[in-house]
Amino acid sequence: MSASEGTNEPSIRLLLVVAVALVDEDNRILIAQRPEGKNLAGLWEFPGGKLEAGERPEVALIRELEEELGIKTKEACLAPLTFASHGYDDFHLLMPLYICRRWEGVPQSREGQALKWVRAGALRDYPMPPADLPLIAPLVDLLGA
Ligand code: 9L3
Ligand code: MG
Repeated sequence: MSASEGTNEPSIRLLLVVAVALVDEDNRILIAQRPEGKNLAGLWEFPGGKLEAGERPEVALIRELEEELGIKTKEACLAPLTFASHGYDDFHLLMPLYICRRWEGVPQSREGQALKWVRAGALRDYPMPPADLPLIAPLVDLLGA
């Protein structure tokens, strides 16, 4: 019997993260470059972040968009598109991706991250965390290259 059997100890840590493709009128998507000092610094990602304890993904995303980009949106403006799942050595990341086309304000860099609007077909030109890469194909399917 292993030490964790019969307890609620997970055998691997699950990290729940939520991400969004903000899509503008020209069907371009906003990506953000993770700043120095964060893990995966320099890589481009779909904005988002970790769920707090007990937080629903939509609520977490609305909070993250305000914290990181200074924009406001509503649950009715968030449509789930797909789900990323990636195993690292010490944790497993689960990350739903939402599409959002309506928000208030202009996205601004609130945490020192560079921001870029790119067509779905150009996303491959930007180095991304491994969890984000499988999200590109569904975005190309939805929005065109
Ligand atoms: N992560 C990967 N791709 C993304 C996002 C938003 C996050 N599109 C990874 C990077 C970190 C973890 O999830 O390992 C938590 O993200 P954050 O809270 O540091 O933004
Ligand atoms: Mg984040």
